[in-house]
Amino acid sequence: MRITQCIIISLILCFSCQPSPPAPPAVVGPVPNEHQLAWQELEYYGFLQFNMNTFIDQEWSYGDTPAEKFNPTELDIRQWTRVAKEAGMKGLIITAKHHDGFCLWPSEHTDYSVKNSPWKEGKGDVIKELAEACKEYGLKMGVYLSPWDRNHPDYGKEEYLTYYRGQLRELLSNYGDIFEVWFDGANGGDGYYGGASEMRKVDKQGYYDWPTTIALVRELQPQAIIFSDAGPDCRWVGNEHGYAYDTTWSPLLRDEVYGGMMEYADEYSAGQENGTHWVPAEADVSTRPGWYYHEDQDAKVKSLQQLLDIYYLSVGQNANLLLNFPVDRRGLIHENDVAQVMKLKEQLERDFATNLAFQKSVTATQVRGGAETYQASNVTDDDSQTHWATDDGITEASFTIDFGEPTSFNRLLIQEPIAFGQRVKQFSVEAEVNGVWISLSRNATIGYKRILRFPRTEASRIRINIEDAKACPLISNVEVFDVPKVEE
Ligand code: FUL
Repeated sequence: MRITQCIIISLILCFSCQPSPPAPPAVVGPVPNEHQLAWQELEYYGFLQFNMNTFIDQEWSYGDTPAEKFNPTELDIRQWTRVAKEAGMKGLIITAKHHDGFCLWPSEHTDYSVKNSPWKEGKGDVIKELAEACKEYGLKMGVYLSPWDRNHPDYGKEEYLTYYRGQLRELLSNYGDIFEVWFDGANGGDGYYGGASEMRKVDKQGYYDWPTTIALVRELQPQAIIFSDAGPDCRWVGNEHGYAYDTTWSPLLRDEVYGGMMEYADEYSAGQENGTHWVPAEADVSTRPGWYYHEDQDAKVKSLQQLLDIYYLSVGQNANLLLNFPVDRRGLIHENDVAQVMKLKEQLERDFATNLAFQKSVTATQVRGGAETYQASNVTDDDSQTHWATDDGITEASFTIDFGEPTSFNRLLIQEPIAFGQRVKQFSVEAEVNGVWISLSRNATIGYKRILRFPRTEASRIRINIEDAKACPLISNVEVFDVPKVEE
């Protein structure tokens, strides 16, 4: 035998002696699609409630206010995008049409729009200007098109759906990429309805024929995430305070839900462990008590502590945060609101400045197949594509991060690689203080991101116990922070 042949044979023999790498963990359905994965990473974006309500000091105007009333004196859409960008938001969603039916773009299908207002002598288009400003500032744009229309004579009839879809076609064809389409659950009630001025209730489940409208969105903007109580792509968090829950599953029993259903908030807003579709939560809340601008709320803009609580209870509880600006009558985000969102931005930068767990050593009670690919230190590396995993059949396991010296901290951020499905049902965190393990917290779900707050603790090691999971647990990232006290 020639020497090269000998070497090749010995190499083959050597490789065949190596334990074969463990098979990757199976996904636990449902799982996000690529658009939902990208959407989840946006985490924080803004809402703009600016429409006829703004000019008549109302939240839900009736639908009969003359178009001439829409008359911002200093409308500066680039101010909106500048504020959003500087505040750390990734996009803006605007109320292109609210319940009163007034349109911020010159729709071909109605006269009730900016084209009959004094603003820019009827030549303006808020949506076009916003699309251009978002592009300039590197923000994504989304649109809210209220299904309920208190102005339109046909609301409640079949013909209205053709009108509604015609408007949607305009919004989704003429303004570039749309990242999210927002379908509000509030619909049906009294209104002007072209002069009928009456009560019109609709069958919320059947009237809108949502599958046809959803197909239209898919045709025109296939990447857009569709929001409603029933998704299909993301869902309302069930309250307007901006918080998700200790248990927040992204899976939802979606086929049981329809937009505006009464039982939604109590029964579906936290998602379900056995949910059939991936429909992650979005938490919406306004900087002020109202969604729309009211001068008498100028001193009621949320405090930094309130905004921080909202952030930790939404982004920190597996939901995206949609923070609303009630744009004022000038057409600007009021200076008081600007000041508060900037304070939030700066505080969050301070909060997450130094990850004390970065590259610290980690040991686990079990690693999938004993393989390096799934080692516990994947949770403290800087690669979001790697994760710690256990063998199949294990639903209880722990890992310990060793800081190497006594370290003070009061925040813990933890993430599951959601492409494999949401798995953890319960977990706890402990710290080793002077040689004794003490409990810091015990919580339910993790999902895309969970951020826990606890009193400052000095410890040399921290232990995360996965106490229950739908299948073998996977954790992609853990970060630890020591957050300074908030100064208003
Ligand atoms: C609600 C609406 O009724 C409010 O006016 C606001 O637009 C909010 C974002 O959604 O359902």
